[in-house]
Amino acid sequence: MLRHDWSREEIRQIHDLPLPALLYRAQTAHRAFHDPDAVQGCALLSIKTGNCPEDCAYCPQSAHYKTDVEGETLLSVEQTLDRARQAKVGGATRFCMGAAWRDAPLGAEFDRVIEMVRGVRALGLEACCTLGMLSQDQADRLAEAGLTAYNHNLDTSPEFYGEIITTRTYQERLDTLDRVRRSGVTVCCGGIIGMGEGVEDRLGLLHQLARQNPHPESVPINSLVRVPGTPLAEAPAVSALDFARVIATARILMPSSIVRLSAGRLELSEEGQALCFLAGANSVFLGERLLTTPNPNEDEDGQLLAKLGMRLCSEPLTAAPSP
Ligand code: SAM
Ligand code: DTB
Ligand code: SF4
Repeated sequence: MLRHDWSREEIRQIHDLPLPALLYRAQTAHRAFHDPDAVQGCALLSIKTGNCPEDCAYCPQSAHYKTDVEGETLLSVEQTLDRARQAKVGGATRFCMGAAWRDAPLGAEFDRVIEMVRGVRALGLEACCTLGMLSQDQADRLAEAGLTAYNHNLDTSPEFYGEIITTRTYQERLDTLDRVRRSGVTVCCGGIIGMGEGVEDRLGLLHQLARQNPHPESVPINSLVRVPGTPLAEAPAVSALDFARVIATARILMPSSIVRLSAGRLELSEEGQALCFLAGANSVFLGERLLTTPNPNEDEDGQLLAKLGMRLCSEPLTAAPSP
């Protein structure tokens, strides 16, 4: 039932289906693997903010651009676990720690991250980290500490990637993803729409994700949060219809994965978010901040889910790596 040999042409045909047919297929795929009324709540925390040496054109934390983000050194284990406890009270079952590093450091800082992972797991939450590139040894140490998932996005197609990031290659991203896979930690990998890419680049990203075997267990689909000072500050907004098409295609290609309606929800109406859930998204970030940018607050999300007759998952979702 799960396929890893999708062709670009097949993906295009799915993506370009009339919307009713696309949503029907996405719903069918969704219901074969997931409870369609439940979404997983995840919380994000920036454990190390800003001053990143990479030049990702979308990112407010890059040292190459002048944004309002104030750099901060690595948080303490206690600060982090306080936030994880709050996230759990707010209904999250997964806690994701993000660091503005090109690659994860060695030594005391990495040891501290390992302690954070252990502490988050001890709270009964799934733990996810996104720390940049990893060595095999680092991936193995994170696995041993009980890390549930490692987030490392491919962001866009291989062809468009060079327009967005020049300081590292697509192949380096794929290499880190391989190391994560080998360590036994599940893979969280997705991308961003709204960076000026064409539909062909969205298909190219989805192709790269769907050809992985196993599929990434978690697929975050972000729409660009346009931050003043970054090169993409004035990029045109993404419509909810385009967002939902990409989500539905991801859902059909990778039916057993958790597809996350990630950054960009503040620019969607309630109806736009509902469309994304109908397209097969089954997770959102909770809390009024993503890493450095705003996100709907707890009240808004509570009201939205109540209006839709949907609910947050009460238990962690990710058990084992996907087949
Ligand atoms: N530095 C690490 C890395 O790049 O892998 C981890 C942190 S980085 C901020 C995590 C992901 O956030 C990026 O891969 C990108 O997909 C997403 N992201 C960053 N800025 C964004 C923005 N303005 N809008 C949407 N997504 C964004
Ligand atoms: C992902 O794909 N989206 C999250 C998470 N993985 C780490 C990050 C979104 C960041 C949005 C910009 C910001 O808040 O700085
Ligand atoms: Fe650095 Fe990650 Fe932002 Fe790129 S996306 S500038 S690597 S923090």
